Amino acid sequence: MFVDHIQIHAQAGKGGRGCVSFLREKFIPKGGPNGGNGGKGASIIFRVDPNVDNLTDFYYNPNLRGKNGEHGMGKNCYGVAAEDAIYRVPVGTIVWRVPIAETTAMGDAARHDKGFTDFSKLSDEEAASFSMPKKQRMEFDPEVFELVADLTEPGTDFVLCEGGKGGRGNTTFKSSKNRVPIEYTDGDDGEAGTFYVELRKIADAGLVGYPNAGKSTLLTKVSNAHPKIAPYPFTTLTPHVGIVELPGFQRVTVADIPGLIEGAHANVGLGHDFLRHIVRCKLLLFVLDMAGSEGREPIADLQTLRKELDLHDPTLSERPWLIVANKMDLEGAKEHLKHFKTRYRKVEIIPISAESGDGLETLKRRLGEIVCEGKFKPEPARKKRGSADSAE
Ligand SMILES: Nc1nc2c(ncn2[C@@H]2O[C@H](COP(=O)(O)OP(=O)(O)OP(=O)(O)O)[C@@H](O)[C@H]2O)c(=O)[nH]1
Ligand SMILES: [Mg+2]
Repeated sequence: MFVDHIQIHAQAGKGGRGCVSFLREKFIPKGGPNGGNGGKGASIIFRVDPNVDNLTDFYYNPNLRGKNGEHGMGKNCYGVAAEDAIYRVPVGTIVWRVPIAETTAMGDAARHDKGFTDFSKLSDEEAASFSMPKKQRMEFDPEVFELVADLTEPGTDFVLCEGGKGGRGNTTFKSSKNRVPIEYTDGDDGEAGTFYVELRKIADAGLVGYPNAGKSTLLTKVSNAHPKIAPYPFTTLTPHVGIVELPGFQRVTVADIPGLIEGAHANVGLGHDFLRHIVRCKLLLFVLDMAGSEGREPIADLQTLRKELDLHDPTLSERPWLIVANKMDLEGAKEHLKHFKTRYRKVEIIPISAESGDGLETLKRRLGEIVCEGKFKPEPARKKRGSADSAE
């Protein structure tokens, strides 16, 4: 299972209560106050771990809870602080806070779902026609949700909800005026909230193409990744990131995402969901079936792909991009490429055959030059007159 976005609820632990206690010992009839403070509640912490690939753990456990701190005790013993609850998240995790009003609606719906409807108050007819209301989940909206963290550095800890402070024991209330304090304070509540957690994989370059264009074959040949390859569309169902090793100890990460088709932005095919993973790529590689097998038309394919990207996120059409003309070993590819070049004169085109390996060294060299050395020519295409495709 691959989960790359999920709504969760987090509740940090409550601080322990302060203690009211007095020293009682033989021959010390009026020993002073000795109530200790409560311990701190557990915080909910996200630890960025490069060994974690996705957010599946939260799918099985969307309610994160921190333990409460222990109460203070006599003899000035402090309550033990609860151990922080640490959840490992992948590099590239983004955390959004879901607005409060939404949280309440979700809570009500959730209670309803768990069977809190009082059936004894319903008539037989009503009970028979009763259907559980759907959980009211607000669609993700970056205008409404508040961005709280973008976790891109492996090893960093992010405190999602801080545990509550422990309460004060009566010792802390002792003063010259009040020698026998019976005051104490309760521990603070831990922070809580509903969050939308999203994974946007981080890669230097992203492979974008129609199903069967050969993206996974290409990634397998140039990197350490092994996505499934098969001659049917939508073989790849989850994103994969591979590391391409280059001379001089340089490395470029490349993301393979599931194939896109026309209407992907409106959820046709596998939808636009996976486009979230190329939003962070500095360079976009459009992988085209230059042989036009299975009735594909490379020029139309590129136009559709660029349009879908633009509809998903208009900033994507301003990214540096180039064409990887694949399947050059097949018949008709050379003629298609000739025609393609006359149409896209300003765009860099790298002809390859992912199957036979031709052109892969050139592609790797260019990846190194562009990503590691910043050598990119021509300039990235800029959007003109509302078109996603201005580099023709
Ligand atoms: N002849 C030839 N076939 C290729 C080449 N590259 C890929 N193929 C074949 O094309 C088919 C699809 O390849 P994949 O790598 O799975 O394509 P994909 O773009 O990852 O497809 P999806 O995961 O469905 O989006 C496989 O049968 C590959 O063997 C190539 O350069 N030449
Ligand atoms: Mg694939």
